[in-house]
Amino acid sequence: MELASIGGTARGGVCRLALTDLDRRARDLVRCWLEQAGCAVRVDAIGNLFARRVGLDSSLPAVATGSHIDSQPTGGKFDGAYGVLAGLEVIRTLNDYRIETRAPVELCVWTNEEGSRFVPVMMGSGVYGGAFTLDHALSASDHDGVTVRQALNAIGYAGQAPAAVCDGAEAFGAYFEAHIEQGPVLEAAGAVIGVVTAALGQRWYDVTVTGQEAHAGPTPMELRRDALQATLRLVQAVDRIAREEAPHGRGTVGCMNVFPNSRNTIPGRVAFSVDLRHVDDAKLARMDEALHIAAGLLHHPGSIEVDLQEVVNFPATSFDASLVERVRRAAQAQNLANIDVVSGAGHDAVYTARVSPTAMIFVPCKGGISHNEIEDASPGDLEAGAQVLMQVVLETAGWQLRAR
Ligand code: HGY
Ligand code: MN
Ligand code: MN
Repeated sequence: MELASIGGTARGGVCRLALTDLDRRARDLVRCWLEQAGCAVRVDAIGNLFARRVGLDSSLPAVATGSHIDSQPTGGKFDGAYGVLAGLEVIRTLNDYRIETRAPVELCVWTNEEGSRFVPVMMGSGVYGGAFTLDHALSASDHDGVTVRQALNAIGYAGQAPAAVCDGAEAFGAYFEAHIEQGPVLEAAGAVIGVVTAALGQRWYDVTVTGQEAHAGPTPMELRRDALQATLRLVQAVDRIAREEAPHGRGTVGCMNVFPNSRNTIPGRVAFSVDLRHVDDAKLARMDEALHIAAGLLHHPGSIEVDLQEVVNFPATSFDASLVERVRRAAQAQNLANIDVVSGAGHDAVYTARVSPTAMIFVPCKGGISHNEIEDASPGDLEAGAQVLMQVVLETAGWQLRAR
């Protein structure tokens, strides 16, 4: 709740966009809590924050957990923040019970998971897992032309540690991420724990449709090169393409800028986003092809021109079967109703899974609503998720009580 007050909105949500001064304040607060818990904190070259709790055997790779604290513009208190604070609670509890783990335990706060202000999405974990280069990420810019490099420096989180495992960052022995489900499946099933077996693959695009500005009065309908009318056909194609690949197909147009956005000028240019997802890579490829066909049908050089640029592309992820089973057994051992689920949302765990054995723990959120200021979750469910996280961290890291 204290973290949620940084960027808190009147409707009880959070607006804390990546690498803003609000993100800096949130990072500083979490870093302070982690240092108070005795962790050594380091920051890497893309601003990822790692807090290490030493283990008995420092030669062992860390057992890691974490998530993100950047939010959507109309985000909620729990998306990302829950996973970071559940990890902090695990570390505090280890301290309270004088537990020494064999392997080090590490908490991760990943930079720009949301991909709202800067694309690509899951940026810090993407660099860590080698999905794209550090320079590609640092060069990304927001609508005002501010680059990630500039924003990181402005908030004082341009670290020195290598950011990619392939550049020397340490791969974890295991990574567990606790997160709200952000969908309706757990609540509908009456389950408290989601054993996350996989996550949808995603492809994001920037689309620009170009026609010609002209006067809304004197220009006859048949002579118009109306970029917005053409855009609307492509927007409807996105929805059709996703529904044709049900039940796991997803298609969303979330951003749109109409130029010049004047009520009595025919739009000459429209820039908008497309987000396609599927759990089956072959079907996602089919959706990509259908989108290109729909764009091609609208493209008539000299009249309406359509430019389609892919800006994010990652396949469906299957999480580590043995760690997934460990999550399932921990939920069963704690008599927590649990079901297997596929994550419709992308998470930093998708990219850590490229370089370290990875699994996720879901808890329900009210009405399955997220990326919305009304996002909510019950303390009981949040605690249950943290208890499962504690158990899988202990089992994976190994532990003993510190001698008095
Ligand atoms: O888009 C996603 O799935 C995540 O919320 N960044
Ligand atoms: Mn999230
Ligand atoms: Mn999110």
